[in-house]
Amino acid sequence: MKNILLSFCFLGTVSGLRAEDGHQLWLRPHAATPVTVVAPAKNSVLLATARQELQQGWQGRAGATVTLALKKDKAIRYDGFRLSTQSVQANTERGILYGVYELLRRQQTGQALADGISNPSYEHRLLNHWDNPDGSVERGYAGQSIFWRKDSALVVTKRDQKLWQEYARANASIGINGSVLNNVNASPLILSAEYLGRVKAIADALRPYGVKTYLSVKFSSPVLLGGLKTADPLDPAVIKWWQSKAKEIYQQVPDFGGFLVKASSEGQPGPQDYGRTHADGANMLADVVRPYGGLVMWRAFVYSPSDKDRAKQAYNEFVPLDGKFRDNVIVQVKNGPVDFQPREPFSPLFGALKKTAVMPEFQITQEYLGHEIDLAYLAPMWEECLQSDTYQAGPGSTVARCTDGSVYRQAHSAMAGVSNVGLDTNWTGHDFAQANWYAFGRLAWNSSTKSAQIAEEWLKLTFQNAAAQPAASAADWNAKFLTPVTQLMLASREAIVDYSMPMGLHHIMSATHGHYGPGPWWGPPGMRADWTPPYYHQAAANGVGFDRTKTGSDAVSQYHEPLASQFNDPATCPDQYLLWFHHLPWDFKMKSGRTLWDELALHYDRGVQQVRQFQRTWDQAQPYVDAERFGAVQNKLRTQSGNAVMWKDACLLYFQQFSRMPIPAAVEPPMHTLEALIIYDTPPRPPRPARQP
Ligand code: BDP
Repeated sequence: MKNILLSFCFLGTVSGLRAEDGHQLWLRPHAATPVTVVAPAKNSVLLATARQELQQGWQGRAGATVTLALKKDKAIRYDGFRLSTQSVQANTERGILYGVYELLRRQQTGQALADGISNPSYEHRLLNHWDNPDGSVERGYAGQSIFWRKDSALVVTKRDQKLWQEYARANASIGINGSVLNNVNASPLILSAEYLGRVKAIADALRPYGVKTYLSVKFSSPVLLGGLKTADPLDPAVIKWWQSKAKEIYQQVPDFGGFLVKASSEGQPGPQDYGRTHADGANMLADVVRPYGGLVMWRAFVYSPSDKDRAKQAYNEFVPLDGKFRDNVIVQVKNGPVDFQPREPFSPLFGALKKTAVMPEFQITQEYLGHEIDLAYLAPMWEECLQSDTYQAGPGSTVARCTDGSVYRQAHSAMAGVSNVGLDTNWTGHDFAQANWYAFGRLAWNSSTKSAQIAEEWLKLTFQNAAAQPAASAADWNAKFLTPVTQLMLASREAIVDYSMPMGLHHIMSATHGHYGPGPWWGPPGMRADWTPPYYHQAAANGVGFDRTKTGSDAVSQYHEPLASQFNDPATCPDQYLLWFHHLPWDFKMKSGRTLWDELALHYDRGVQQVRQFQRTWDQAQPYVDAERFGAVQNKLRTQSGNAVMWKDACLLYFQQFSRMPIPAAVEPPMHTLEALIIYDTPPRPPRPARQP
């Protein structure tokens, strides 16, 4: 096997000379050296894209020849590829394109290029956009939707097309091969003939980059749009309505990927409204799209106010249905059993559904991790979930292996990420939030990639040669920028956990400002309990935490042994999940020897100190970053730092009312009062940047 280390090219790029507004993402242009591309004589858009990318991005030997070969090879799976310095071979045209991006990435990041095969872990790697037809984005922090807008909604402009093309290219470069264009809280409008016209235009822009188009659908569309009396999935008229709607869609978008459905969840209509099961609903739609090769992604995010422990409900609802779904249905499961919190144990549905295809859903947009304000690199959180051992088919049955077809033989495999993209010039609001889009794609391609590797790769692609004064040498740049900023990224999610919801605390944010700041007290009169923090933290004079042990809600029993016993016993339960599974006295003795109260306070303080350290690290990185992005990130870190103090003060002062214990001397004393924080209720956020012109 031939290993060629491509030189880490510092000089001679054009990127240092242009303004860096972040719009180019990890695909900043570089002066290319000439290359000859030999490709199959086929009139193919994907191959034309691959050739163009090579010609405009080649950093290898000038005058080299690269061969693109479409050749069946059993060792290559899905859209995988075989790579060498001079050739890309794949079973599919998409595979060729992905191989080309990998080749260019390795050239740009100076990674060793070993001949070999790269296969995707998952067949379908999808972004879910929570975009509404009026242009707003649910839980979006980067401006309005790139797909929809309120005014002249359906007119497709040249600017729309350019943006969709740029978006598709970014996705293709990291192996994302599908996009769900609209919110899971779906408007029936999306299926109207008018909107389907725009869906077609979007699909046409995404196709040259191998990105398939999917839609979220509202289960009651036959009633709301079709004027039928019912949306009962077993009713022949309903089935007929969906069949003719599918026909209409596939006429416009022949390679349409399928439907994503949030049903019988958070007030959304669903099969249960008609006494039917999730399987009845999903199967009806699956049969409708089957003739076209379509898929149905059916979400397992279900809970109702009636049950005692929200964390148990999805499992209780879906496990009895295992084996009842069609093979073109994939059940989409959030990483944790509650809801995208800064830290949750993995959802017990992973591995427990053995005869059903299950796909992990991660949230790229930072609903609970600081919106567009906080710097949170999320790959470590996803890695933590993917590498968790479920034990469902013996040791080593990780979440990744239970969902990618290695443990169970599902017909399809997939991973979804809720997108953080909007109309902001830099796409994601925070410059570092681009790393999460990038990391999602890289992990969906290879679920065992290490977060650190992804961070380094992204930093090189995004910031190398960005400063007005280039670094003295690669070694200088590595030591002064790459290493410290990689460390910052790797520590960033844990810092947020520490200053907001450490030790298994969850869902204690205020909802007044869309889940950004602290709100352990939060709960307007009449609000259902499971939407308020006191339900989750259960703080009282006798202790804190949600009792999910065998004598509590018994959520622990949804985990396979040895986890059930391990989680059930506070002596063996990992500290990071302690208050998720246990209600413990404030003076409970921790493994560290400290009381629970002291330990909690130290976590909150550590989080605050960490963000201050991030500020210092970033300030020192100034010479290596262009002024625009340096200033933007510096400002956000400043705001984050103040807000972290608010989190710490709010939670410690609030919990202290119950613990009646002093804040340990090692902890920075509060600078706010609890009363002021409760009245204030809205931590500051910097003004929104100007919209893309
Ligand atoms: C919650 C969000 C809500 C989503 C819901 C979902 O707060 O906006 O609609 O998840 O995933 O986290 O359906």
